Amino acid sequence: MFNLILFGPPGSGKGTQSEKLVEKYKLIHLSTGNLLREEIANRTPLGLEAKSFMDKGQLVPDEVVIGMIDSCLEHHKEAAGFLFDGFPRTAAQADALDKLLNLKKTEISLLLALDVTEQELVSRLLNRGKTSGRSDDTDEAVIRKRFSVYTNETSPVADYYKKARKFKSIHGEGSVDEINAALRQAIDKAMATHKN
Ligand code: B4P
Repeated sequence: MFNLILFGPPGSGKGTQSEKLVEKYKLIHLSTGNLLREEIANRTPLGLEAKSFMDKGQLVPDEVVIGMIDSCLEHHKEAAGFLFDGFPRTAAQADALDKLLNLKKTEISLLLALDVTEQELVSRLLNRGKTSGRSDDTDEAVIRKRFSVYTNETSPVADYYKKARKFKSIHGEGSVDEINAALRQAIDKAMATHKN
């Protein structure tokens, strides 16, 4: 199995690039953001709970997202690999992911981190908010809150994978196709030396 994490701050292009990468590499796309938005759209109890955190720019509690990922992994037992988009976002989530993959006798192969300046991120998110209807994209104060949560809670996750020599930073500004080409180059290189 080849298991990839696409990492980066809110609006860095994780969702945009993931869609192209899963098609090219036939990986199963697991976006915790998309899964949570589906729960909200279906007005499930989990969705209602998640919405109260997401609207404020906060992270949804670890046990909720870890449970969602666990059931998705169970659902796709025959997968050639997974692309984790927006997960893990805390050290506890990274630890839980390792344990879940271990049970399946596999592990994370590579983490690609999209590097984008805060100024560009704010402009992308406010722009998306005009058409997406996403309540977390329309208020600049909520967007700034998401960045501070990213700095405090999510960026330490990168160190976890740096120590394991699985981390690679990718310049995330430029056209979607240019960034996609840089991501593909890094994935192809990692796949060429991949063992399990
Ligand atoms: P997510 O759904 O993960 O989304 P995101 O971080 O806001 O954006 P992403 O990086 O995917 O950006 P995109 O490609 O869309 O999270 C939303 C919320 O869900 C979180 O704040 C949190 O509350 C909750 N959540 C999710 N996962 C969680 C977890 N594991 N634990 C706890 N809570 C969790 O790109 C953004 C915009 O930029 C788009 O409009 C796109 O068109 C544009 N764009 C993309 N690439 C571009 C480029 N190269 N140039 C110009 N524009 C570009």
